[in-house]
Amino acid sequence: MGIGRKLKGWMGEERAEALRERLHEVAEQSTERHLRLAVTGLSQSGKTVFITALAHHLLQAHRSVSLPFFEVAASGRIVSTRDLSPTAPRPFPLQSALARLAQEPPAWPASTEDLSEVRLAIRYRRTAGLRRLLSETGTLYLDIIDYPGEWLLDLPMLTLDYAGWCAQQAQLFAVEPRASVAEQWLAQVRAIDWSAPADRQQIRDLSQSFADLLQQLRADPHALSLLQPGRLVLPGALAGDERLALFPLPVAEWPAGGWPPGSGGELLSQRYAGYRDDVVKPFYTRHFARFDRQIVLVDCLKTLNRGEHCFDDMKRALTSILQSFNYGRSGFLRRLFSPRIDRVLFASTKADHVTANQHHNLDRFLELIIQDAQRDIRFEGIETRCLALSSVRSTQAAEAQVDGQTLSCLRGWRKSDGEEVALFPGEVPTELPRPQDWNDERFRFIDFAPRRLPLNDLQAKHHIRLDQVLEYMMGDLFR
Ligand SMILES: Nc1nc2c(ncn2[C@@H]2O[C@H](COP(=O)(O)OP(=O)(O)OP(=O)(O)O)[C@@H](O)[C@H]2O)c(=O)[nH]1
Ligand SMILES: [Mg+2]
Repeated sequence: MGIGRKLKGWMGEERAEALRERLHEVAEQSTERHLRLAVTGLSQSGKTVFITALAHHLLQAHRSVSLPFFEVAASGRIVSTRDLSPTAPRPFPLQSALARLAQEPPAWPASTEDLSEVRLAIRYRRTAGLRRLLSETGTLYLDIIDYPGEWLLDLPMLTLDYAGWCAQQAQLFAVEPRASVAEQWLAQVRAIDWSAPADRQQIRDLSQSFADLLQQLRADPHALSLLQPGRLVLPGALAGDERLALFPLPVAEWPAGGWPPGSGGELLSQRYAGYRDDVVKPFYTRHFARFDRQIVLVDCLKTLNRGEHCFDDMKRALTSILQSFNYGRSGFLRRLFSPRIDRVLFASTKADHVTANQHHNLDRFLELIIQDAQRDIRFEGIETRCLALSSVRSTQAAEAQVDGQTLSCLRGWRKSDGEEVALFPGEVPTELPRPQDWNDERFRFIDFAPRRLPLNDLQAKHHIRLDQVLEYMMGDLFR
């Protein structure tokens, strides 16, 4: 009996087909490899800037000296990198992002409003030992998607029904700062009989005021992260869609037998199920279910500026989002049927907002934010690491003399007004600040405008540790 028939007998047609396909892929891997890298991060955490810088440095890696700790590049083994993004259905706007960073004065890319993809093919020379066994060169295909951070917040909704989601939201809205900001809206919702026939206009209006509330909680001074539904904050192509007329019902008594047919409660339950199944689920299955490795970008300095609520909320948001991914050792057989993330890097972005002697502290502070998520992931036997990075380094180190002492300072252009400043940005704590420390305006890390990123002639000074990130995420694949 042929091997194909045998396989079918053992495992059924569908699995045998999957196995055959995978064996074919594995055979091809002697010359080609594929890496799907998940860049995960809340809104404004630095995803787009990171993806832009990473693609830019990789596309120049064969002729620049910008990545000294990325072995395959530093040893001159990268032959060439091609940008295959234009072949993707929705290409990542790399050229326009680079043009903004290279213009005078340079500007950060705009906040992302839709999904897009980067595809790179990296041709490299094999290490000496493998050259004798395999071909002289190999190719690594790298896929990354970019998306608005707000949408990521919907992933945890996949495992909840409407009642479960409402209970969770009721808990969140019972404490500050949500409780005060939403006080009026909550009173309005609670005064309505949700068993009565649905009033569609009323639901539309309440949904609009809920969306306004979410915007308020997202902005300063609160800067909260765990804001759902994400499309209410950033609708993208769904702007004005009736399916988004949706909000939680934080009501005390939930009818035992469910909401009566035709009631407002029933309509909202249906809208929630529709949103979860038609909007969130396809986004997840198409783009988040199959990744090999993950980098989680976190803006730690923002939480230090904004205080304890912001810290707690970001921690909760990241922990629940990361529960949506598949982690596990990707042994050969396991990978045949369900690819899993086998390596995770947590990165504290915008490390150029602090002096170099604070980078270690930034690594440690990041550990505090992601400790719960990291514990869950490590439990699955997955390797993780924390690292502070800057994708586009925008400050320069400087020194100042104060009372006869030399202080490390930063020099750069302030993001808010473009003014050139030299300042001592302060220290990053390595332990959770005490309540009084959060409150006394101890932390005031400022945002910087970008320093011009050249289109050619990239150097190591244009980033902080981007090369270490690349080495950790994919160095082992260039053998
Ligand atoms: N100084 C400095 N600032 C950075 C760096 N990366 C990001 N930023 C700042 O962070 C802001 C947000 O970065 P983005 O890359 O657009 O963030 P995002 O995660 O894509 O945000 P959304 O698209 O809104 O989800 C930028 O406008 C910069 O102000 C960096 O390497 N250095
Ligand atoms: Mg973005």
